[in-house]
This record gives sequence, structure tokens and C-alpha cells, in this order.
Amino acid sequence: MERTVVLVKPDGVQRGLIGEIIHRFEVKGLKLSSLKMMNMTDEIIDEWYAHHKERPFFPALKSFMTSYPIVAMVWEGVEAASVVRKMIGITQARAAEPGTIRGDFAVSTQMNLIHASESVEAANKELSILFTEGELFSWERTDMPHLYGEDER
Ligand code: FUP
Repeated sequence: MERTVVLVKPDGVQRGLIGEIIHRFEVKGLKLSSLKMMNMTDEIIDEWYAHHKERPFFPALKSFMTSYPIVAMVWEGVEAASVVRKMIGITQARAAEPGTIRGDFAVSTQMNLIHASESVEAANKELSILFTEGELFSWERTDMPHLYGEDER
């Protein structure tokens, strides 16, 4: 099983969308391994978005991401990173497909509600930045036999 990191960004927390976002991943069949509310810091954002550091939008992105608390989660499932990326929709929320989280609830590129790891490698990096081993829970969803065929697990 793969693990992927999801953040409900400050706009999602402020707009009361934490529950809606969790609900979508839960009913999809993913398993929640960790969940916490926290404040992002300048240092975390520098590391998190290191690949965007030279981009013109970076100062505004950093200021936005540190403005209010976020909710950080870890979701687990077969190919969880790509499943979750599909469910959140493209970065430019106005153009995101209806049915995706950004497509259904957001109209902005900066305030696009949610972050999800871009790949398994990115998820591993993000896991190590935000979570300790003790914060990651290992448990069985009892509906597992009804979520995947035996050869898929
Ligand atoms: P995503 O992986 O979809 O979150 O998108 P990116 O990694 O490309 O961008 C990270 C965040 O930077 C976006 F969620 C919002 C912000 N951003 C802007 O504000 N303007 C841009 O033109 C591109 C990204």
C-alpha cells in the first residue's frame, strides 16, 4: 500500500471544508493513517515548496500558507498518490474538472483548497517533513475485502 500526504490549506479550513474533503477520501476507499491541525512555518514552506522558490508567486504562496492553520493528513491505498491527485483536480481551480475537489469548491489558483503529493517520492519527502513515525497509524479497514480484489492488495 502506498501512503500520500494531503493538506487542507488555510482557505479550506476557513471555508469549513475539512469534513467534506475527508469524506471524499473516506468514501473512495482510502484509509486515514494520520491527521493533525498545525501552523505551517516559513521554514517548512521553504522546504515543502523548494522547487517553487524562484517563482514569482512564491512570496504570496508562503504568506498564504502560513496565514492560518492547515490540516495535514496521510491517506493510504493502492496507488494512493495518483488516485488522490486525480481526485483533487488541476492546480488552476477555475479550470479544474467538475467532480474533483478543486473543480467543485474552488475558483482560484493560489486558494485551491488542497495539496496532495505529486508522486510516491514526493510523498516520502513530505511525510518526513511533517510526521513522526509515532504519528502514523497502522490499522485494517474491515471493508478491505470489499474494496479490492485479492490480487490487487
Ligand atoms: P499543485 O501540485 O497542484 O498543488 O501545484 P504546484 O505544485 O504547481 O503549485 C503549488 C501551489 O503554488 C499551488 F497550489 C498554488 C501556488 N501557485 C500559484 O499561486 N500560482 C501559480 O501560478 C502556480 C502555483
